[in-house]
Amino acid sequence: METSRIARLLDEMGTILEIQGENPFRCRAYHNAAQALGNLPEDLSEMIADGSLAEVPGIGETMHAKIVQLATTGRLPAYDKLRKSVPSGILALLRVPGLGPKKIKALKDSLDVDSLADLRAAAEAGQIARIKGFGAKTEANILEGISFLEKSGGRILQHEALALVSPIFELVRNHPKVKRAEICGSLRRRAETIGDLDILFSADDPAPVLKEFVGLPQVMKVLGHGTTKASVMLHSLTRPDQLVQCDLRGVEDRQFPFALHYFTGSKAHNIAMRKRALARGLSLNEYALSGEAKDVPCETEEDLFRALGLAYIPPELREDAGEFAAAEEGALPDLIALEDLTGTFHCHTNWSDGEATLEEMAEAARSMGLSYLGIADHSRSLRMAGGLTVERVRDQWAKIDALNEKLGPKFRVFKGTECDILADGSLDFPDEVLDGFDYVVASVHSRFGMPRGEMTARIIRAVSNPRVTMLGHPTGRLLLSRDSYAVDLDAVIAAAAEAGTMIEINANPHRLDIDAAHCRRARKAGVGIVINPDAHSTAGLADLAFGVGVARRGWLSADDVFNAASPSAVVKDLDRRRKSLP
Ligand code: DGT
Ligand code: CA
Ligand code: CA
Ligand code: ZN
Repeated sequence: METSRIARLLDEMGTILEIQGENPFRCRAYHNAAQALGNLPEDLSEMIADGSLAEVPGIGETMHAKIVQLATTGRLPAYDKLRKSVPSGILALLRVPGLGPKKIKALKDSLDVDSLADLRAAAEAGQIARIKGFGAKTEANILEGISFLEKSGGRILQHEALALVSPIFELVRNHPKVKRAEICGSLRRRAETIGDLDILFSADDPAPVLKEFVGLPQVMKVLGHGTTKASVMLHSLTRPDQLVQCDLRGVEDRQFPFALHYFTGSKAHNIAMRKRALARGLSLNEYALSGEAKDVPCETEEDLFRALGLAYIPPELREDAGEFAAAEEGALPDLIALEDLTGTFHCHTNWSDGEATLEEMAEAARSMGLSYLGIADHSRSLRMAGGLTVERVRDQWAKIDALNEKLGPKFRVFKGTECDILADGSLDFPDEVLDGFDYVVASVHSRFGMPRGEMTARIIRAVSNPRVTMLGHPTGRLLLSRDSYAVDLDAVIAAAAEAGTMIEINANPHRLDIDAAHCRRARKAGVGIVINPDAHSTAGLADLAFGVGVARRGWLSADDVFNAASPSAVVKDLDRRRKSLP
């Protein structure tokens, strides 16, 4: 188990014990150990191995045993037991601004409050004001805190984060006093979901920029406004009741590369980077890289990495997941870029549930600079989404042939289908129909509740079918709204490798399916990856950029991605697949 997770877990144990009214010394022991873990001078496993962990102040004998158990087995029965001893809703109360373990204990003891719903009911009924040490003011604060939490608690998707941050970022960047500016945080790293928005700029005097920022019309509430930093809440674009935090920081221009690196994160990457600096007798923070005598000047992030003996690590790889070793050995991948894509597959038209016509989709793809577009409307079972009958499929083929006459040879429309994987793993069209397509995307759209074993067997049967070219949205998840169905994705990846079937990165920002971690595993297994927008309109084609983000976070280079090959190589590969069919 990672060190940071062990620290969080111990912290949580201390907090639960506080809520239970345990001896304060015992509670502090957990918090102190958690804090000590956050500041270890060396790698935890090494410190366990050489015994030096036992010497760290703040880690006593009992804590030492617990940490070793967590680090080596990933489990701690004492934690599981403690977690079970409190109602799960009670930990959510900690997120209410102003409520700490002591107050939560008092609320539980006197009013039996153990969830947010209970808390709200008690506050609305005026019961909280009557508890000793609380009062009407605290009660009002708690109510405000709950409603704040409900509005701002959620994370948002990348496309929404971009839509919110872009106009503000443009204003900052174009401000006459601003020298350099960059979007930082999880959005720069292209994380799947975004907690809050971070913008950094450099200027001799940040104050006027911050002042304009807090006065913007989209700012709903100012959380803080100082001389170098301001934080505000913005209305989300999709959920009027949801608020999104945006942090703006100003630094001097010579500090910019350090601040840019720091506020890009991730936190785990930053901690590893700081450790690396320490190991070289330097200290790194958000403002400078300093030696004993003087600072090491850096103009850019590249300079900072170089000063620590590293090649430039792109933001998408900054998760402390092997990027330091690779950067040291010169083994970082040359990450794929949007411009590398030559075309794409898995797009819908108004023949099924898309908005645009065949011609409009092809024209949009062409004007994006792509050389081919794969049309994959739904298959016959998916009636809800206008799935095509065999007859309609043949009509569409004729239309595509005619369109290719018109657009060729510079542009090519491929005949495809997003063919349903039926409950038993067979496909929704008979072989003789499937043989008429240039390629087949196979996807699950039904019976999401199947047990894991059955679902895995179902999908493995589909990817092992020689008529399937690629697997569509392999887990079926919808970010922030629907979990993946139960499936053993590693077994699916192994089967796809065996059969030579490709796996899609579905680039729709609601899906991002498969995710970056499985991209890495798929590549390692030798599975071809294809980046598909699952576009249902011409605008949907632009989602390809989010898929490229996943591929980059998954360490993929252009060579790993099928639709980054030359158009002639793509045609050749599809032909080869069809000619080898039984
Ligand atoms: P988010 O907002 O939850 O999607 O994720 P981030 O990564 O944008 O996190 P955020 O906004 O809290 O902070 C931005 C960056 O600042 C983060 O990626 C790394 C850096 N940072 C924040 N807090 C700490 C910290 O306690 N230690 C270190 N080393 N870096 C931090
Ligand atoms: Ca953030
Ligand atoms: Ca932030
Ligand atoms: Zn689909």
